[in-house]
Amino acid sequence: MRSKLKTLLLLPLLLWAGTQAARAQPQPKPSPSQLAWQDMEFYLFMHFGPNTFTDKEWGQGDEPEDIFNPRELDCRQWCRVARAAGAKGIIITAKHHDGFCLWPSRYSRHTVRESKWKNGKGDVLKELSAACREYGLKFGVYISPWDRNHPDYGTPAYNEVFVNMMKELFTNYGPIRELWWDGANGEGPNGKKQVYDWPLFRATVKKLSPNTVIFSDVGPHIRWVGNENGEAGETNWNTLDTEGFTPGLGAPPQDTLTTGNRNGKHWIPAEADVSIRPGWFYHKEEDDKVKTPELLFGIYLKSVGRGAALLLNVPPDRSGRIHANDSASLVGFRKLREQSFGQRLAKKGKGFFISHKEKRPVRVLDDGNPSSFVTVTRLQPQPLGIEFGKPQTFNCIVLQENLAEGQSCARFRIMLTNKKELVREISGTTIGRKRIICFPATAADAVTLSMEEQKGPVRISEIGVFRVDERLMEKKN
Ligand code: FUL
Repeated sequence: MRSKLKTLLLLPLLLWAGTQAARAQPQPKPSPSQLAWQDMEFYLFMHFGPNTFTDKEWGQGDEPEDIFNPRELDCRQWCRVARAAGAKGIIITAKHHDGFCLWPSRYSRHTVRESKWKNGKGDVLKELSAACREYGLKFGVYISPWDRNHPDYGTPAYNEVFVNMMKELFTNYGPIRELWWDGANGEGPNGKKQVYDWPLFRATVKKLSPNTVIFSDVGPHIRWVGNENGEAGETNWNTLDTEGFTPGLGAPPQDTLTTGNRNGKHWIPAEADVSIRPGWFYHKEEDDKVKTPELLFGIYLKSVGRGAALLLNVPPDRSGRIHANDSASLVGFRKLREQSFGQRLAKKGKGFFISHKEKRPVRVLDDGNPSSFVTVTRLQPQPLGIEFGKPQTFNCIVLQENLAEGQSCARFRIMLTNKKELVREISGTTIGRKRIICFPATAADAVTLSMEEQKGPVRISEIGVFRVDERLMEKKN
């Protein structure tokens, strides 16, 4: 009885202490370079190398170097295509699992230098990094640790080889925005598997290029989304627990990578990778299997629209150019995005924020500018939204959270009302970098957003209202 009373008396204190402890726990948040990377939203992947010429997806590593001979290589054309698609950068497979280096590495004898292409004087990375600079695109590099050609693969010496190759990349072709580590770990030419020295690899990049963001299944800066369809989870946390995990087979379950961990200790947002064709490398017989603009738009809704970045693979062909079918599809994809999100209906309305005392006007949160935001704390229900003078018909809402201090919204609710009458209710879980919600067209004169569950203060930086072509939404499901 006595101890019960004591507990009762102590209860407020315990609750207060609990809240303090929760507050004291630092929320993971992005580094400035992660934030800048998240704002890129969409960029291209280019798989290019001996496989382009042998029609394979995974080379053995014993392909003769002369096979690589892109007679009309034109990295400036790649960049023009990327620009026309509205992509913000290009990541190139500098070395795939076959070990062939698209640059004349001093640490390999299986490179462009050993090929007849440009009499052994060619360097794809040099051309592409220069073209990216010229066209204002970010440059990224995929480098596969798995190497089916290198004689040292499977021995500790190979870890040094890999480090030295990365040093060449950063020294000769930087700045490198993103470095892409494939987790695959198969056998090398000696039939041995490599024990990768991930901590050494990470330390090397940190020292040489601290602003480069590193992708792998488990980061440290960007995580794989857990599938190769370009699909993030409807619930998508930017946070992940990585203790005890490694890239490749030692990675967390794929569905964990798709959703992240709500209370994950590290800020490791998802990147959704997918190819515009069935394969990653160019195959002539896939020329008529290029994804249509409508399909790409559906992928965009499931990647960028669920808070991830979209890395879309567009493989150059044997001549060294992007095929016309791929570029036509990319231009169509851009048009669909512009048509869908070009006209901002929210601008026609007035923003509001209901504090616990009154309804206050706020700037309409509809300019895609993440630095202007309204903070919703958990102490009082504080819905915010937009009121239109007269009803508008729309079928799409875009929400954004300003992530500089972390990600907080765990469950939200949107109410669409007309003359104060509820006409549609929508609920969802995470918002994050961007959340695109589509629904059947509805006429409403107000949109109200409220938080149902939150980890901390939620900083809403965008409530965008749009009318998307209905036919595109059908493709979504
Ligand atoms: C995988 C690789 O094995 C594929 O060939 C491709 O490069 C894809 C993006 O990653 O792990």
